[in-house]
Amino acid sequence: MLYQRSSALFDEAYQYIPGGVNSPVRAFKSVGGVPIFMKSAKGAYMTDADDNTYIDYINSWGPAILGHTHPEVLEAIQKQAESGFSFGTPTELETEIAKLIVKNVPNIDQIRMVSSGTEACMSAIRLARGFTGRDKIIKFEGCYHGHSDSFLIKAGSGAATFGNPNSPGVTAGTAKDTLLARYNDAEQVADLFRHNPGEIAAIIVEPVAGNMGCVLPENNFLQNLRKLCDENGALLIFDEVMTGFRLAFGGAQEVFNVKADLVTYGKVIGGGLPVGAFAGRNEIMDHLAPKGGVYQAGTLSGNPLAMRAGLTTLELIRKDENLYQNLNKTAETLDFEIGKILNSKNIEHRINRKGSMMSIFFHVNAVSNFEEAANANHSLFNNFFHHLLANGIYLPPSGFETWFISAAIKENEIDRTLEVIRKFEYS
Ligand code: KE4
Repeated sequence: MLYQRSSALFDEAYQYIPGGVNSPVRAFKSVGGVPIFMKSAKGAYMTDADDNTYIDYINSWGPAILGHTHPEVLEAIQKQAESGFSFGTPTELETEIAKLIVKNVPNIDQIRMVSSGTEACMSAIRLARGFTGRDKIIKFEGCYHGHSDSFLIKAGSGAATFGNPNSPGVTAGTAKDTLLARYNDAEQVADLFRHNPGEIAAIIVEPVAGNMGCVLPENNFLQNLRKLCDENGALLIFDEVMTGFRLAFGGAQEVFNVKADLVTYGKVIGGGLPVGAFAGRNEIMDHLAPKGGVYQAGTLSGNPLAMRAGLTTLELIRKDENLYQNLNKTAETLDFEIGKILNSKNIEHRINRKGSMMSIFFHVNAVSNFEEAANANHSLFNNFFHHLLANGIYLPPSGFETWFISAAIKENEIDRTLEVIRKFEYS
């Protein structure tokens, strides 16, 4: 593969955009090399500025679940655009998508649209604090809920259990209200509740983690969090920005049969345009302005183009009764076949997979939390990443990210991917 154009474009971007990118993970810092500048995408493929094509396993970090530029979504956006781009007023379209979601996702009566997953998670935390009158939240190491200050926190030292900022610009005052626990460690969460009686507003969790690589809940982890929240008067927030409408239409609540008090969304709900959302039962959502006192707002919240893209995507998902089964089958095939190839090469690895989310850890042990994910062989991952990239297979550029399978990935794409992995050599 030649990357001259991407390389030149990156040099120029670097002069005008911090780090040359509008979101850090795109800069290839973790895997090294020049970030690839894409210019178009269709179905299972993306084409870069040098006219190289790639089978895409990121799909814009989740949104392109139907494959890129689905013809019916494209037509719907084009038609919607003729009626105007943004009104800053209520529109019927917002009620349409809200009704579709509320009627088909468990345990939610109302939903508020925003423009990103960060906004959804930030707002959900504020609502939980406003509803409970409590300040503290619990999050898990390795889980990412966007870049709001309350989430950019790393574990405090020892029993302190208080968080510390993990980004300049986050204040100690903010950090003290975020408590950290290990993913899959409900006992540690129980301990946090014991050390902070009556002070914890909510637990926020990725029901299937996708930001430390794909890590699954184990040993009734989610059920135990539900029980701890009930026992301590805290809210359970499922951050379904990744899992929402991907694991099932009802998301992780449906798949794991665990009720969340608030659910956040992003990615698939916008079909590739900027949409996030948060949802819950009336008792909680009625606290939101203008009905209640918890303030939250957004100029482009419910934007008609984004709503049309999201609604059309969700309607296409609803219409295809085999979609989830096919997505999951594709992921299962990749899991098993890649596993066979890596075993034949005596390359130690673990593949974690749930639904159409998966990731490969080059690690001899199982990976069930961030520490274990960090102990995987990331330099081996980086070699694997670049071998695939050079052969037209585009993986997430970090061993701490998740593959997102799209419905456009079929037998040809699977066969090509496996053919490339068979050629992978690592000494
Ligand atoms: P956004 O603000 O990026 O739309 O969503 C934040 C967010 C919240 N919750 C979960 C579970 C998420 O995965 C995300 C965003 N995911 C990353 C991928 N690791 C987005 C990619 C990026 O940061 O560019």
